[in-house]
Amino acid sequence: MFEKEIEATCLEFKAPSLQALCKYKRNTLPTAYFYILQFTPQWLQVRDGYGVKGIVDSGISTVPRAYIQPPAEQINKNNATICEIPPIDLSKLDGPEHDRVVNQIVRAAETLGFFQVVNHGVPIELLDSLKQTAHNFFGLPAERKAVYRKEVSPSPLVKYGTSFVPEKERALEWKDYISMAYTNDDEALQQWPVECRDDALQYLKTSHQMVTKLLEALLGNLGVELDNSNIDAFIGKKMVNMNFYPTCPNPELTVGVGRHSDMGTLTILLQDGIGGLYVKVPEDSDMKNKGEWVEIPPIPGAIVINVGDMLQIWSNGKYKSAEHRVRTTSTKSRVSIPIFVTPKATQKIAPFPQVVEKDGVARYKEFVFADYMNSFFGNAHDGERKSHVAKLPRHLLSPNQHATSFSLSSTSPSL
Ligand SMILES: O=C(O)CCC(=O)C(=O)O
Repeated sequence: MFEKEIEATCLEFKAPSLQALCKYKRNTLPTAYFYILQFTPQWLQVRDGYGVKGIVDSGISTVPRAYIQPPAEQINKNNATICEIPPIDLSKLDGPEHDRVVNQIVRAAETLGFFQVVNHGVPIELLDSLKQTAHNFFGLPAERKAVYRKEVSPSPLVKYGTSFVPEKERALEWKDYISMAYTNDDEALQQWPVECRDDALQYLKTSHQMVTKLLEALLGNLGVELDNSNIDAFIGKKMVNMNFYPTCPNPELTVGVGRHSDMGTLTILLQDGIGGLYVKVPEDSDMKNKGEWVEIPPIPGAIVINVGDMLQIWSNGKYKSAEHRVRTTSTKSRVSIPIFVTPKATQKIAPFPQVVEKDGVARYKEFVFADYMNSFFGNAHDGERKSHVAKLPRHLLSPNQHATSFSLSSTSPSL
C-alpha cells in the first residue's frame, strides 16, 4: 500500500527502504506509515483543518486508503442486535422507588456497563441545541476550526483534530472532533470556541447533579459514601467533546471510532438520532450474549451513560468498562457530545479496600491516574483493554493484598 508515498518519504529521509526508514527514525511501522501519510495530498488537507469533513466536501466517491480498516475491525451492521434495556427514569431516585432505581443502575453497570437515562435534569431544549451547535461548528470554514489544531491552539484547554492518535494508527477514524477541557467557568468562557462555549458549559453544569446521583448510587452499592471531601477523587476533571462523523462513501470499510473503553470514571454521552454506537457485551458479564456487539439505540431525550476504566478498577472489576465503537453511514452525518468525567491527574487509583476484602483479592494494582492517561492517549484505539494495564497476575496476589494500603488520597497534598 502507499507505494508512491513510501518511495517519496524514503527519498525525503534518504532511506533505501521502509524498513530502513523505521530503523533510522527508531519508529514502529504505524508511526512510519504516519510519516508517509503526511505526504499524501488528502492528509495534508485533513491536517490543515479541513478534517475528514473537508475530504468528503471535496466530492470523493470512495474512501482514501488510509481510512480502510483491517477486516477484523470493519463493522457488519447486519450482525448487531439492538440493546433492548429500557432507559432508567432518574426522577424516581427522589421518591419511594429510590432503591429499585439504584438497583437498575447497579445492575446495568455490572452487566453491560452502558445504560440510558431519562428525566435526568438536563433540559431537552439544551440537548437539541447542543446537536445543532455541533453541526454549526463543524460547518464553519476550515480556517475557523484550524486555529484550534493541537499544534497551534491558543488555549491548552481546546483541541480540534481528527481520528484519535493518527501517528499511531494503521487506519484512521472517520471522525473530526473538538475537545474542551474544563478548569473553571471564566477560563471556559474565555478560551472555548465562542460558537460552542455557552451550550457546552450549560451541558456540563446541568449534568453535574445527575453525575453525582449516579455516582452516589454506584459507590454506595460498594460501601463508599460520596461527599464533599472525596468527590474530586472521582470527578475532579471534566472534558466536553463534540464529535462529527461525516457521511462516508464506504461505511462498511471504515469506523467512526475504533473499539476502545473510556479511561475515566463515567462518560455522559448525547447521541443524535442517526445511530451507530455499538457496545461489546463484556465476556465476564452474566448476560447471555457475551462477546456480541449490541447497538445502543437513539432514544429521544435520553442520555447514554457508560462506566469508565477507573470505576471498573475501584469496583475491583464488578462494574464493566465496556469496549465500544461507532459505525459510519453514507446517508447523514452524525454528531455526538460526550462529557468525560475523570479523577484528577494526581489521583491514586486502586480497588476499594471494602470490595477487596469481600472478594479476597485485589484484581488491579495501585497506580497514579496521570500514568494511565499517558498510556491511554499514547495508544491507538485498537481494542486493547487499557484497564488490563493495571491488572495483576493472579499468582502475585495474596488475599486482601491492597485492603490496607489504599486511600482516596491524591499524590499531591494540595489537591
Ligand atoms: O459517538 C459516539 O457515540 C461515541 C463516542 C466515543 O466513544 C468517544 O468519543 O470516545
